[in-house]
Amino acid sequence: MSVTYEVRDGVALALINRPPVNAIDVSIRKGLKDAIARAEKDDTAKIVLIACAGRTFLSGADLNEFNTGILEPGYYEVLGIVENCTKPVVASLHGMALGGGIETAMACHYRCAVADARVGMPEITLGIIPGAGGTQRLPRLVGARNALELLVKGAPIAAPQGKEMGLIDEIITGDPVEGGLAYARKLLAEGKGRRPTRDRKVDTTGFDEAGIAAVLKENARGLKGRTTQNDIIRTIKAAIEMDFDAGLAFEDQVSRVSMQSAEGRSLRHAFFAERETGHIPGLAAGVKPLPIAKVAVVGAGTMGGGIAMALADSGLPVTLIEAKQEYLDNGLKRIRENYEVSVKRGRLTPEALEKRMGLIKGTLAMEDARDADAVIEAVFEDMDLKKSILSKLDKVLRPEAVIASNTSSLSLTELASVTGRPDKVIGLHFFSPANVMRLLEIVRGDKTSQETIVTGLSLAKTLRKIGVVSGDKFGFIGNRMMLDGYFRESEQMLLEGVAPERIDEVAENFGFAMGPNKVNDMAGVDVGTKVRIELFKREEREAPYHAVSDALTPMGRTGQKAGKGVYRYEPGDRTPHHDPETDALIEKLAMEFNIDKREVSDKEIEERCVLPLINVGAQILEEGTAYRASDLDVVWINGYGFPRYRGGPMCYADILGLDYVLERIKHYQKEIGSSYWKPAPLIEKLVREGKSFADWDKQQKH
Ligand code: 3H9
Repeated sequence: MSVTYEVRDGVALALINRPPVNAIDVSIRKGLKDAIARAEKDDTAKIVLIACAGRTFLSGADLNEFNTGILEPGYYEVLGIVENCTKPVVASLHGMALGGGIETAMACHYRCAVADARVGMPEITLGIIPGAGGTQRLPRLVGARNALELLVKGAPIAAPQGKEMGLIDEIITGDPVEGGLAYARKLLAEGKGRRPTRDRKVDTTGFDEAGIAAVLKENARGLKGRTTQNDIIRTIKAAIEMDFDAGLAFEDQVSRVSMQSAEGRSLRHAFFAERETGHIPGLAAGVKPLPIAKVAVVGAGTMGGGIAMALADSGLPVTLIEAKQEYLDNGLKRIRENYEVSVKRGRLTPEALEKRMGLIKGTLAMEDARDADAVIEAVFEDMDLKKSILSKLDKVLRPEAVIASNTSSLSLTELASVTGRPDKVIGLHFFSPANVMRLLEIVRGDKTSQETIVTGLSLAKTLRKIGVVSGDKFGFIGNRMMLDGYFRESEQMLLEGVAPERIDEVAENFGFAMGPNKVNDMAGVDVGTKVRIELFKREEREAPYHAVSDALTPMGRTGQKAGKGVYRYEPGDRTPHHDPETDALIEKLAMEFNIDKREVSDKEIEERCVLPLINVGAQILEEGTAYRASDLDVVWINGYGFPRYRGGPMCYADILGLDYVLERIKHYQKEIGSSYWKPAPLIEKLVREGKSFADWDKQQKH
């Protein structure tokens, strides 16, 4: 039973318990409805308290219900019953009170919360608007302007801040149930009665055109390409202009549309996809992550330093190993400077800086890694160098310690072969800056054990990153899709005479954080060339394959750092300028490869950026490099700037419809004639069976 009822000293306690996070489903709604009905009839109950067991108050609507349809009794019915209860109703909050959770609390007559509770309405992050009265009750409690800010940001606030706004009435201490009961009794003793939120008037201060524009401007970055904010504004206006019931009906109508929208479906997909990555199909019973309490990092360069920071940020002690004192000093200096920037920006206190620096101990002796539970090697991308380090570590470390390599291109299986513990060797492919980027590709070699994989996933969690497991194949997941798919095709378009800035503009309009040519210049054109040299030792690729970049590199046009790459840059300025020198190079290469200039529309540019990601993604799935299509989405959203509101390339393909995707791939196969446009057999198979990538993922679970 999700909701229990008992009366304690005059207070009817409706206690909700639906682990792990008290997400609201029909059992909770029905339980609340029944509890209020009992309290209405129960003469021993003078006031009602709604509270939750476990680690949190109601964390929101159970998102699974959005796909299956919301069962009766629905939110409006149940929260109407709560609000219309003839006895006062109090909510006691702890943990997270989000979305439908805080909407339930707002339908109560009073709200108390423990001080470290967090409250918020994250619906916008899921591409929907509140659909349980939130757009109508929140403005009545906190004013239209505050409501707009909370709903557009979507980020939770601390309970004391909620109290200042009028969302929370009382901060309680100790246990949320006991504290809530005490607060309810206090209200009774003070003779406080019902106080329905629906009866209040909305304070409209600051909610004029200028105020709305200011909120949108402040959040412009997160709102790029989004539409949900317009629905939020419409429904808050309804709260001001309509009576409560008409406002609710309007919210219901807008909310239902938002749930079915591509934006909503994509963002919910991203939410579940990020939680799914931690599940390993066929995991043997009893396999548990090894405890990782002490880590060593080999290499204090940009990557090693960033990894050391990520570890220290999570409170883990780090031994940072370098070959020379000078490199070590420079590495530690750079780490301190990075932290100092955070202090200057007010994101870190000077004390926290010292604490984190104190966790990082530099050394020149590999032996100092001896009691580490895991070592992460982050030296140059060179097979021999990495092998020699792994083999030294193997001798120094305890037999149960995990050895990780931060390689982005080398064969993990080959690296592991120089150790006496290939089952304990794993790839941890961090993305730069390693202390900031959320993605961590976890690479399993042929012999990596399940225990080591779950240890990698658990370490990712400790670092507050999203670990995605990849097989040990050319480019793993992310770089493979980028190199074989998106960036390669973008270079093909350069050879066909499309200007780099046009490709970037179309990609950015699609929603990519940055166009491919700008990314290339920012990351370093030479970096890609070096990676490809290593990758070609694993597998060859048909030319032209990144021909432009690989010609720019030996010309010293290595990107922003050189003041010229695909684009040209003025000193001290990162604005890209078109460069006729690049045009000349491209023309020369086009002649060499016998590629004619073509008229290419914006639609074609967009399709030629995105469809290859889907096609290569499908090949990766067929080869078994990834566990599921949604993992590819997580990689692209969190590591490569794919717009979250489009759900990742594979979710986007499902939304377009795989039959349409296949038709367009075949169109370009005919039009361009390159072997890279051969449709992946998996797409053809799914189209034949009338299935989607999501269906394919479901099959993998069984
Ligand atoms: C809403 O309320 C709309 C309303 O207006 C009503 C409209 C009609 N549903 O994150 P964790 C699962 S919109 C279903 O690892 P944490 C999750 O998949 C909703 N399942 O824990 C995972 O499953 P598994 C507004 C959910 O402690 C497990 O619970 N609310 C939901 O790191 C543990 O989750 C939100 O957007 C859900 N709503 O973080 C809150 N939430 O173990 C979304 C979680 O099988 N949730 N699960 O992998 C969160 O932000 C975090 O889960 C939370 C806990 C902060 C609560």
